[in-house]
Amino acid sequence: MLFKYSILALLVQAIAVRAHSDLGKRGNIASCPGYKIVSKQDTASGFSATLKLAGKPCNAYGNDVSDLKLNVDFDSQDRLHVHVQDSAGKQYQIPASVLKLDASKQTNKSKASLKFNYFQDAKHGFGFKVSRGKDTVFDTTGHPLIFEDQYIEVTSNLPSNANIYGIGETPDWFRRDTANTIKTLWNRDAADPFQENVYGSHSIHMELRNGKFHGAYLHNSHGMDIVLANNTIQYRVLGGTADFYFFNGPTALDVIDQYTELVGRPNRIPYWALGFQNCRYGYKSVYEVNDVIANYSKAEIPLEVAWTDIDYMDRTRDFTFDPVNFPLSEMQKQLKYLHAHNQKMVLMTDPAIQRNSSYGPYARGHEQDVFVKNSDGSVFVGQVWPGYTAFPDWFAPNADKWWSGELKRYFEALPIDGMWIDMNEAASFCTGSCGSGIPEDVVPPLPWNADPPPVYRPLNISNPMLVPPYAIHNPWVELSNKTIETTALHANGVLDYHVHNIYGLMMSIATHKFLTTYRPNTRPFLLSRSTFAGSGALVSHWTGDNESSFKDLHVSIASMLDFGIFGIPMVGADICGFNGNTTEELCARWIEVGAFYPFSRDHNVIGAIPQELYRWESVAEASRCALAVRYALLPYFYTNYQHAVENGWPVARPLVFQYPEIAATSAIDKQFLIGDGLLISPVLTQGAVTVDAFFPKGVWYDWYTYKAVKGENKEITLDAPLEHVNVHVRGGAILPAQVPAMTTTDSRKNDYYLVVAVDERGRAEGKLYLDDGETFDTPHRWISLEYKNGRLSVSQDSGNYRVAPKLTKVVLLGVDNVKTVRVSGASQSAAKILSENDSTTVEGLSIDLNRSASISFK
Ligand SMILES: *[C@@H]1O[C@H](CO)[C@@H](O)[C@H](O)[C@H]1NC(C)=O
Ligand SMILES: *[C@@H]1O[C@H](CO)[C@@H](O)[C@H](O)[C@H]1NC(C)=O
Ligand SMILES: *[C@@H]1O[C@H](CO)[C@@H](O)[C@H](O)[C@H]1NC(C)=O
Ligand SMILES: *[C@@H]1O[C@H](CO)[C@@H](O)[C@H](O)[C@H]1NC(C)=O
Ligand SMILES: *[C@@H]1O[C@H](CO)[C@@H](O)[C@H](O)[C@H]1NC(C)=O
Ligand SMILES: *[C@@H]1O[C@H](CO)[C@@H](O)[C@H](O)[C@H]1NC(C)=O
Ligand SMILES: *[C@@H]1O[C@H](CO)[C@@H](O)[C@H](O)[C@H]1NC(C)=O
Ligand SMILES: *[C@@H]1O[C@H](CO)[C@@H](O)[C@H](O)[C@H]1NC(C)=O
Ligand SMILES: *[C@@H]1O[C@H](CO)[C@@H](O)[C@H](O)[C@H]1NC(C)=O
Ligand SMILES: CC(=O)N[C@H]1CO[C@H](CO)[C@@H](O)[C@@H]1O
Repeated sequence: MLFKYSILALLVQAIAVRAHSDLGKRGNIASCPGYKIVSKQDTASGFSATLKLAGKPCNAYGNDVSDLKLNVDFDSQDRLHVHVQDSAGKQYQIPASVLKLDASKQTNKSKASLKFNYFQDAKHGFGFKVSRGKDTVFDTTGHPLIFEDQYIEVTSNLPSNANIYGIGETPDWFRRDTANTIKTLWNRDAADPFQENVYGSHSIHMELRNGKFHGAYLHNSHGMDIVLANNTIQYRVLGGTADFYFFNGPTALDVIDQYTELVGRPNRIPYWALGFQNCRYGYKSVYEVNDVIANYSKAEIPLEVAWTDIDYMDRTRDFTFDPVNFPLSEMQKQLKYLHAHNQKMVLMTDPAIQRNSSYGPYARGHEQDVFVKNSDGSVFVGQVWPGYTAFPDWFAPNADKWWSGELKRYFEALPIDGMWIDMNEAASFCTGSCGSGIPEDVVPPLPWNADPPPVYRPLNISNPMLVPPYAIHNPWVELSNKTIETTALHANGVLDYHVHNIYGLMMSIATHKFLTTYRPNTRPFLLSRSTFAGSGALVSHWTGDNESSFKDLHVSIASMLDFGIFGIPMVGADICGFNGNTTEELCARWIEVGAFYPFSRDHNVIGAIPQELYRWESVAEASRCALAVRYALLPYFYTNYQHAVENGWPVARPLVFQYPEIAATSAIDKQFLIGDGLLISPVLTQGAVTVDAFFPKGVWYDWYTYKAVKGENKEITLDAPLEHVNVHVRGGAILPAQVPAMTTTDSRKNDYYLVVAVDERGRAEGKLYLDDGETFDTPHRWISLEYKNGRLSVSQDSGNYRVAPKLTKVVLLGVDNVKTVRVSGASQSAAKILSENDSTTVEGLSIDLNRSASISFK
């Protein structure tokens, strides 16, 4: 008996360490017959057709579906929808209750920018092309469509060395390597391993070709590989349908506009979310966090939000407070203190609920039947921080009600300002329902962060819902490794296999729903680790558990830029790095980048040395300098965020988005822009005190000295001492600013000023967006700013938000020799005019921003 058991154990282990390629089978793709069109009908917005398998099934990685339906819809002038689905309608598709896509507007195809052509080829059967003018932007020529129950393959030809951006979530360089890239979409709690799949899934990419961008999105929740190799982009998908949307662009911002119109515009954030935030995992007590808050203040480094990780919980259980180290009464005091100082509190919540019949959230959830189940109907039990845990099934009819109820109790105890939802891939420390068979109230002994027990079930390799025939390149071998098992059941009878990638999105929906119900007219702040297409409408994101290394600092820029494409512009990485010990130099360099992340937060792992920004004098100084730029430019950040809300345009942008005509920008991810007017050129190399920064043609101005730099489409070496980050204003841009204070609330009360950076023709323009920064039904105000012929016009575009602070200062970069200033005709005797470094600063103005104004400089 004993002998037999150990053989079995060895076998199980052997299976567990098999490579992904061994776990699947080798499908005979070459024999796949493709499909033929058997009938076609025009519809109001395009056409529909039926397809039939064109020969003997190849059953490469599943069972070929013989009858398909094709729908081609010209949704709008710039969006084309091509959907191939099974005629029987059995394949799982993302329900509209989870992600409701923008409805087709049914453009007459003669008006559409993208043309659709299908063809029938003798060898590969049905194929199609999407084209724009002379460019064929998607072209399946030479590749059969493979449509099986557990495998869909669609391949499009690419030009050699194509410029591809997007597809993730993955820590990688911004421009994808088209020679040999396999991007796997399978949400995974992994500490940002380079080029592998991590927390979220985004099957959107864009391509730059001949100076124009276009994009494609596959609407499908299944695990997949998107492969860039051999001059093709190939989708290998574990189920669902081939539901593609194509976006015409032609600019990068247009593609993101068209994509976010489809999946949802970025959510409106509270203004305070733009402030600098501090967190760490491993704070020992509420008192220590109190000290952190006080120490930031002493160091005169602005701190907007104090965060606490799971440490505050009673044995890491949701909705509880550690009675000794984080007693509720002390947390309440801390929150009061923060509010009295115009600061905020955000705390973490996980989806995993301790399985313990005396723990209210579990008991009530069990009673209301809200947990994910095993196929035998028992609760699926994984292991997370608090031991054996159940996972909310967001499809369960009572799930929202139960989750809201738990959150309401929690908020009534401690009315925090925002929420942080983590571990929602969903992460588990074991594989399979490892708590099954263990009596209900057995909770593993503390410490909870000890290694989880090596309890896992033998993997049934003949169950294709556990081990699909095609093995996507998930580095953890089996799909169910350390997450809810793919064979676990949701309330609607759907296996987790189909919906794994939308678990985090569904948790975001339920949590966002609570927040907007609990405080109906307050914009919530919600940070989620796991995201999917459409998550941007609900959440902000940080890029996860990266390492304190210069490489990760660099990669963090690319990841931030990726999330701009994904429609989640409120994004940032853990400043100073999460895993491992940071260094003084790295932390200084990181805040110099992080001060410009749209979401700017320092976060650290338990056990690592402290890395709050005040811990080293050089870091404190670098922080004060860089954050002073951010806080001065809060009106500019907020205006850009509003562009995201209205049009999806990312706040942080790569150079290639603004300068697609300059080939050299295609791969730059060491620098980035905020909006289209501010260029950040940080140091990303240990020991460096200069930086080689690319400057597009035109004039640029140093933020600090106002000195002009002539851009010539090449790199220029800039000085970059440790405490200094290079920031340049584009000639041609007007940036709205406010005198910075220690909180965003106080900054908002200060005088406005404008940085007018003129281009070579002596012109500049910009925008300013204003509202109350807090409520949904706030009035707003859009203002246009334009400078030409020595005249600055402030024009009211729309809205009637009443702005109290006055515009008191104008900085003209690249303009000197100003002697007199008139505001709407009236001379300004009180104005002080200062000329220096080819620039002019005019102070002592008092311009009411509720009205249009014209300021002339002579
Ligand atoms: C589409 O536009 C063409 C050309 O303007 C016109 O002939 C055709 O009737 C229109 N079709 C529909 C369905 O509106
Ligand atoms: C590229 O093509 C070669 C030759 O056909 C093939 O062996 C290889 O697997 C392909 N690469 C990928 C990633 O599909
Ligand atoms: C706060 O600053 C004081 C005085 O410098 C120092 O003793 C203490 O360790 C600091 N505490 C934290 C949590 O930063
Ligand atoms: C189960 O929950 C109850 C109520 O919160 C708590 O008193 C008890 O200590 C928990 N059991 C364990 C082992 O954590
Ligand atoms: C393994 O999976 C197959 C297919 O679902 C099933 O028929 C079989 O009973 C399973 N074996 C075990 C031991 O559960
Ligand atoms: C899960 O993945 C880890 C990392 O690759 C591996 O060590 C472990 O054996 C896997 N576990 C199972 C049950 O597959
Ligand atoms: C970080 O530094 C601490 C204190 O010196 C040390 O105990 C710990 O092992 C270090 N961690 C790493 C990952 O090097
Ligand atoms: C002009 O440049 C000098 C030297 O770079 C600098 O010290 C000074 O602060 C600059 N003036 C302004 C107004 O920025
Ligand atoms: C602009 O709004 C502020 C704040 O409500 C107010 O004090 C000021 O009088 C307003 N000016 C105009 C012209 O409406
Ligand atoms: C992008 C990158 O280098 N990520 C690293 C994040 O940290 C983990 C370790 O925690 C590394 O394995 C990754 O390579």
